Amino acid sequence: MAAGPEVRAALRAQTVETPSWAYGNSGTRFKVFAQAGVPRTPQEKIDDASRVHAHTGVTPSVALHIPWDRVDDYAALAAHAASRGVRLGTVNSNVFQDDDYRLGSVTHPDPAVRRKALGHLLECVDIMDATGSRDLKLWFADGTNYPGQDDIAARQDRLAEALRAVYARLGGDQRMLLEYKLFEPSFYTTDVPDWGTAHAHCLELGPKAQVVVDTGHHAPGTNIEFIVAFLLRAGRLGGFDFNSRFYADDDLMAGAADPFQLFRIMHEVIGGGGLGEQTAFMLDQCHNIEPKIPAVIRSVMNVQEATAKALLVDRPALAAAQTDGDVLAANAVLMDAYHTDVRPLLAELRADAGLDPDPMAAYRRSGWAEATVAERAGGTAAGWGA
Ligand code: PSV
Ligand code: MN
Ligand code: MN
Repeated sequence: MAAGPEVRAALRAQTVETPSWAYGNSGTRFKVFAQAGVPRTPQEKIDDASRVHAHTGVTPSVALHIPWDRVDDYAALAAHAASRGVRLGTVNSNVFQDDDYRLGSVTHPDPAVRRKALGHLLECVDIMDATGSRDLKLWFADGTNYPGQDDIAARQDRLAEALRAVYARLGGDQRMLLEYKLFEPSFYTTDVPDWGTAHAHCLELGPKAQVVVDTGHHAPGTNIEFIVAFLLRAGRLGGFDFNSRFYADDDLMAGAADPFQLFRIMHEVIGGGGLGEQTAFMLDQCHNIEPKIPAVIRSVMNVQEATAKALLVDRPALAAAQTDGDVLAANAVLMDAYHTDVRPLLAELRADAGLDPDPMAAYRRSGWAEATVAERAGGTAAGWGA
């Protein structure tokens, strides 16, 4: 299946944002496994992100997580990123790692806790002003564990009130991306459990409020590509947190568990005109047992491969088969694209861009892993939960 100039141009233009927390130590509920050479500071996380960009050429921005990446001077952090050939991207808020948030953050029954949580979200917008970031990502751990624990509808009112205040604070070019998650850490009710709830709140707010689809945050069997198609049609797909899951919110490498699902998602993205800048393509992953930078590189390549295959779908043939009601032919068009080996095409595009066609091998040869192990020895890792 030949790739025309439009396919090549789309692949050249595609970017994926990597998360600062993917580079630091992380773990499960049971254990954080320390790795040698992990970053000690936000600056060093950015340095690692810049290595991924150096080898893939498509990851020019790194997402921050506040307060994990708290610094005194965010403009200086942005300058540090620029000096490493990347920029600061989405600011992820954190209103879940404080004792005060035991019963929730913006939906907490106590107005004082709600004020504190809102204060943090507004501070994140201040940080975006300093870093030049476009997007604020909101994920809330809020919910309840027991029937009767709190008033479900009242919590929606409190959530809406906080979201309104954040929305009002956004600058002209800034957006808020509201993330949903089926469950965890709350197990009875979750205040933003699904795309419908997120979408409804975004609709109340206005066009700068968009839904973010974290691929790990659904019930087993959920048709994520349907959600993607629906949100794109509604003009409310703000972006993705890509990762893979086998059971729950596993945060494994994108495209590892179900590359076919990632292809189906990218097919809907392309069909809905969502491959442009208005969709933030991000990874949200933690690498607990595998080396982190190669895992991020692998994930980025998986996203590129899924995108390339989706771009190769013969859309006129697909439309014709659909119009004819030819179910098997329509399905075959999709499967032909999915079964195409796009790795030579992507290798060629990398070579054209002056990159090594094999980013994994280039990273291994670069000596970065050995150098950071030596240089960062003895430091305290800046990691998940830090
Ligand atoms: C928790 O589920 C979570 O994985 C969400 O997906 C957020 O995006 C991420 O943490 C970072 O806060
Ligand atoms: Mn996420
Ligand atoms: Mn998650």
